[in-house]
Amino acid sequence: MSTEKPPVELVKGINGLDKIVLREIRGCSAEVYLYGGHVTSWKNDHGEELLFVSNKAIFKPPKAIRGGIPICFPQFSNFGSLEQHGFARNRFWSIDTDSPPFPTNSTSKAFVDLILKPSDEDSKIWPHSYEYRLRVALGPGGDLMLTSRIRNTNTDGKPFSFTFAYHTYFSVSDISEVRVEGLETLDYLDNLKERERFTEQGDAITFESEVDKIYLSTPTKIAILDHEKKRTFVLRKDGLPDAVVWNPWDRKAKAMADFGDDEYKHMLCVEAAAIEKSITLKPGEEWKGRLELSAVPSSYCSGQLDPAKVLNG
Ligand code: TA6
Repeated sequence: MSTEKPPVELVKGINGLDKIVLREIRGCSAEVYLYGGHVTSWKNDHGEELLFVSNKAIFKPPKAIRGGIPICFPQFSNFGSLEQHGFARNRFWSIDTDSPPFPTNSTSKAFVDLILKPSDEDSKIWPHSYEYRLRVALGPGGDLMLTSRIRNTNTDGKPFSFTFAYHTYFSVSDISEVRVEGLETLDYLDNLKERERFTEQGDAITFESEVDKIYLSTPTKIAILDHEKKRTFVLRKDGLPDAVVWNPWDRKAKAMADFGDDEYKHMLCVEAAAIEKSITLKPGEEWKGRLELSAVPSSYCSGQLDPAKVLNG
């Protein structure tokens, strides 16, 4: 009897919440909870966890899971009248069995299609009809790919607008030894200074204190270098012009009940987003936003990996 685990498996996760486990042939894996459509794990072929989830994450509705990749829709942060980061991360999604298969160029079977539609309650707070399809997939090399397709299904002829982010929490060995490449010289809104607009300095971003910046009109690729682990995360995005960089540091960490006081040292959020210009869809129109994450060895200190090459390669 084969002990081979299937590429896609529905199991019970923490607190009995349903989750999908994706497994790729070489041993890479990912997990996504139906609660929130929330990716909570992405492991490489050595079984190393690449995403950060707080040890104090609550895994109990209505609180969003602290860590992994929360979906911020139909609103990022408080850029609108809804609750912080919208409500998609606080809802139960379904497995989408009837939508046409996504065009997929990979032979990998390690993917799942989820769908979220508004409840009557949701329509009271956000009076629009939509279908939000989310594909979570593991690529043959262990890359993690999230594709969101959001369609306006209003029958009243009304368009709607939204802001969006894949609020990704990366696991890092030591935040003081992390650099972010690809956002140099860009304009950003500083969330710690009433969202005043500034221009980033000319070299890699490093971290010595709380950071909460919304970078505008950012490149397709952003690199996050973990010096100690000799690992570079490469974030590729499409349909998502902005990028948020967030570390709460010590004071904010202590203020979050579902976050360990010292956990800020081992995480960094770099979030592919559409914030400055909201996305507007007419009835029948569909928006697509893609995020692709890979983790590559980077013996950067020996100069073998030039982040510029990674970004421009
Ligand atoms: O993406 C950065 C941010 O907007 C921060 O301002 C902070 O609020 C973070 O998101 C976490 O938000 P949450 O609602 O998940 O606690």
